[in-house]
Amino acid sequence: MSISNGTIKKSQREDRYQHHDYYGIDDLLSEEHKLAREAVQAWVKQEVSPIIEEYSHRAECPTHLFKGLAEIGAFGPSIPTEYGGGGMDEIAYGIIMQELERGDSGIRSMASVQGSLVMYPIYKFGSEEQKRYYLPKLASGEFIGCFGLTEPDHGSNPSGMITNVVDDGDSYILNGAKMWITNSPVADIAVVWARNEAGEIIGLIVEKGMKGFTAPEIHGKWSLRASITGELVFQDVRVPKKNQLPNIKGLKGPLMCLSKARYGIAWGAMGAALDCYDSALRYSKERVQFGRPIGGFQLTQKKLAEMVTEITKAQLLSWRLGTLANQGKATPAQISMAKRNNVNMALVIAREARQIHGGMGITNEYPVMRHMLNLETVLTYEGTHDIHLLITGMDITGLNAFT
Ligand code: TGC
Ligand code: FAD
Repeated sequence: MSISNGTIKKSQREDRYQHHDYYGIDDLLSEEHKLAREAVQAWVKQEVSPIIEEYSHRAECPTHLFKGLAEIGAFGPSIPTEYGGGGMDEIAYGIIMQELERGDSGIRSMASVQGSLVMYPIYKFGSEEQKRYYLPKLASGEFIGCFGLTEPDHGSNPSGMITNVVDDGDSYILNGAKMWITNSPVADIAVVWARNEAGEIIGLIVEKGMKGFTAPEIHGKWSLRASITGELVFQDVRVPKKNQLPNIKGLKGPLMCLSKARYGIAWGAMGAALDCYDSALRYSKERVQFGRPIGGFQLTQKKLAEMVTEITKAQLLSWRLGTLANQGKATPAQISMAKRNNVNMALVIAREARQIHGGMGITNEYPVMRHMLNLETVLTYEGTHDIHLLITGMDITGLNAFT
């Protein structure tokens, strides 16, 4: 992959997407929610849809979109405005993620990581000085951030991490490596989780340019191709102690960030599903075989009817989760259920939509194959499909299947 300066020619193909709301869920939303949806949808139609197939095809990251994402308020929508965030509620945050992922999962990733995995831990666990310095810069896109939890040998089980710090007066000496880190090659700062000499997990803000810190890109992805992914490698990196997030110790810190991001993904995946359904529905009315539109065949209708049913169920699940989150009552296990259900639902719909498009479905004339490939990553990151099942299992039985 290479990073682009936005010189890719815009496609002339029109994005004809229309929102689908079979159960009138809009009646449950506020004017602010609907305005946020319209604004982000318009931005995606103008800035993302015309270029995304080409960027994805070339495996290039449209880094020029970081600024636009900041301008539409996609970075930290629910962080208070005094720190540069949007000051909106959790449903607005979810809707923004949905509309971004309707464009592309990788574009939603750019926003999820910046807002939920970088701004959120600094807001929640940082000192007032850290908040005042970093958050406005992250909200405006002046700084790009990334989040380093996963290691080459510790993915689903981050509690085994070996990245570590040794105390050295005013600094820590950081050693180790993180793997599969969204945005790391282009990031100005990394929120990194490491173990101290007492064995506790702490959070550090590591800055680009610190001696011994590199962020090589990972190549060869068939999924999330418009998103840039890399490693974080630390070789005796001296990190000032003032860069430690002072108000957190333990795995709970990164897991709280994951809850925030997983919530956004539960909404985001619906965007990908809606786009696949929208494209398949339109195609089924326009494509004629055996003398009539393929949408007139019972087998096509079965696929479409099941898609809209699953989307509607996911919309209701997400809306309820959003109301619980607004009251501060959404549990991590409830968030896991929604992430797992909605991402899997979107992947199944993408595969069915691909079938409805026939041979055209494998081309970049339609968005479905790109969504389908992206969703394979979304099913795995932020906790795999099976890990979330085990979280639900543990919650309902009280028995831990991990240990
Ligand atoms: P466990 O003992 O269960 O928990 C340790 C402490 O954390 C609390 N906790 C949570 N808090 C908030 N949110 C959650 N989701 C939480 N899960 C657990 C827990 O109550 C406990 O608190 P306390 O007070 O008792 O200390 O920890 P464990 O080691 O047994 O872990 C369990 C497990 C497997 C569920 C966890 O490790 C896990 O979720 N693994 C999956 C790893 C994962 O999701 N990695 C994601 C990496 S980041 C990423 O993928 C970004 S993609 C970005 C993009 O491009 O969009
Ligand atoms: P593993 O943990 O090795 O899992 C392999 C398989 O084993 C899975 O099917 C899993 O479900 C299964 N498995 C594991 N344990 C169990 C168990 N106890 N019971 C049953 N089955 C089990 N991480 C970050 O920290 N920051 C990022 O920004 C980030 N971005 C990412 C971007 C991309 C494109 C990708 C692909 C990943 C990203 N990740 C990131 C990492 C991601 O969170 C991990 O890939 C994920 O948590 C799974 O870890 P793993 O790949 O090591 O798989």
